[in-house]
Amino acid sequence: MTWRQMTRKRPANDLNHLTFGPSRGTQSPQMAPFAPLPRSRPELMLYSATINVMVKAARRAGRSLKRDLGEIEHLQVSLKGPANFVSLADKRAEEILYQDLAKARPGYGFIGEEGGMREGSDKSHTWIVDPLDGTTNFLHGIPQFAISIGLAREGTVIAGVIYNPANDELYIAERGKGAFLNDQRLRVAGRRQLNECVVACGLPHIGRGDHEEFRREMTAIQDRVAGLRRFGAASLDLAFVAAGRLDGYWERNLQSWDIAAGMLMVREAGGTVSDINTPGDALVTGDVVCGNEYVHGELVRILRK
Ligand code: 2AM
Ligand code: CA
Repeated sequence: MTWRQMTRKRPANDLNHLTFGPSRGTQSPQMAPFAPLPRSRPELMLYSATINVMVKAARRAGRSLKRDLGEIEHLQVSLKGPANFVSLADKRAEEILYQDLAKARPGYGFIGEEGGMREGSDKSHTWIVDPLDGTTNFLHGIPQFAISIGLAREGTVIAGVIYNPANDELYIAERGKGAFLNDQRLRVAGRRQLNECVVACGLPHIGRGDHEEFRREMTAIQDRVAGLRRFGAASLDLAFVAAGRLDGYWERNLQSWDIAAGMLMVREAGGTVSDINTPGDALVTGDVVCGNEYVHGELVRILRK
């Protein structure tokens, strides 16, 4: 699969073009009186112009999703296939994302869950967008869903934003610059005993994937970990691993828009991500496993048996 600005020169210390933190009401960390100044302030990140574009788009689409969530009973829902609900909410959110991203970066390609591929004149940049990850949760009023936006350059994901409008959690990652949740730098959990780990998985959907294989894998992992979870939104599962809430996660048969931003999030938080069967790229195969280096290795060892 191929994935296919000019800024005015500013003096080095002119930071007006950068935003400290993505959200409204960014707070500075509360310091105890007379506490020594920290040597570094890792929670403070200079977000690039591209991240700001992505965050703005995600927040605007998020407001649309939140409005639709409030009216979920009245929402017209069409059933496209087993376990594959397509709602007006997805489509509205994707259109907002497309409009905002295309306006800010004309020419970039756009792959969206709803509209498929929209080619652009710039063949090296592609947005990879899920306007509503966790559709089933959304339709049931379960507040575990997100907008996921990845940006690939020459086939490598270089920026990712995952936003859950239900609880206003905003995850941001930029290649080489780290991962953040509402301005706090993220780090994967450090546990090295599998029997202390909480691991999430994704169940294959009706008519999709190998249900027997999943049950075998689930049993094998269930026997080794402190807890298994199934939340139903792949982008947030990856974000939770990045945030150290989950120690690991695996799921098969995902699409690039489910995982593009989240895979970068985990890597930028110091974690390891790969395909389940090979050390290859899960963005291409859709079979993803991740955790800290140790947990990832253990999960891979169990899943590849
Ligand atoms: P979605 O809500 O955007 O479709 C949960 O296991 C993950 O699987 C979610 O990220 C979900 O994304 C995705 N998913 C849901 N239904 C699916 C289907 N029928 N086929 C493949 N993936 C699906
Ligand atoms: Ca999805």
